[in-house]
Amino acid sequence: MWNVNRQDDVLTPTPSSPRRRFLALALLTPVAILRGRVRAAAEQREHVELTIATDGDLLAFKPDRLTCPTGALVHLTFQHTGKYISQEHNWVLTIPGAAEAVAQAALAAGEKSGWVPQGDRRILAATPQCGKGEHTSISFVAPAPGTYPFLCTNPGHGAVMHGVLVVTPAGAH
Ligand SMILES: [Cu+2]
Repeated sequence: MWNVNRQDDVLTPTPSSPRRRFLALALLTPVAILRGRVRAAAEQREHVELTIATDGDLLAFKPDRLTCPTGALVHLTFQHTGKYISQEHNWVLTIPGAAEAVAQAALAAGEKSGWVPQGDRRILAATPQCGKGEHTSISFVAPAPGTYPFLCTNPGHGAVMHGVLVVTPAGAH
């Protein structure tokens, strides 16, 4: 007889004969190995710290080009280094070719959404709004190798306040 242990979704046999016990081991061992591999992959994920800032009070990112390896867990800190102009900024990463469309969608989403359209699959990561002199941070897993645009989605900013995240292949750095 096989009973399903609902707590961890693992089939557990009712031990009644050595043969059945052997069968159970044979079936369970690959599952255990697979779980070990998944855990190891999560632990071994490379952690990368990225920092980016505004160019003071200007509508620009500094730097406007970031690099990280694919699959890395990226912790990005965004700092608003403005001193004089009280306007908020954010940092929004999009899939290639989508920056302009995301800027339009942000306008439609409005201020109440923090100028970030919720559930938009073209957006890979987005910080909250960041005020003058403040900083904010987010974590995300670096996508497949490629060049990904980022922009500030506050109205009118994205056309000039943008840059690229270059994601390199694993082991290429
Ligand atoms: Cu901005």
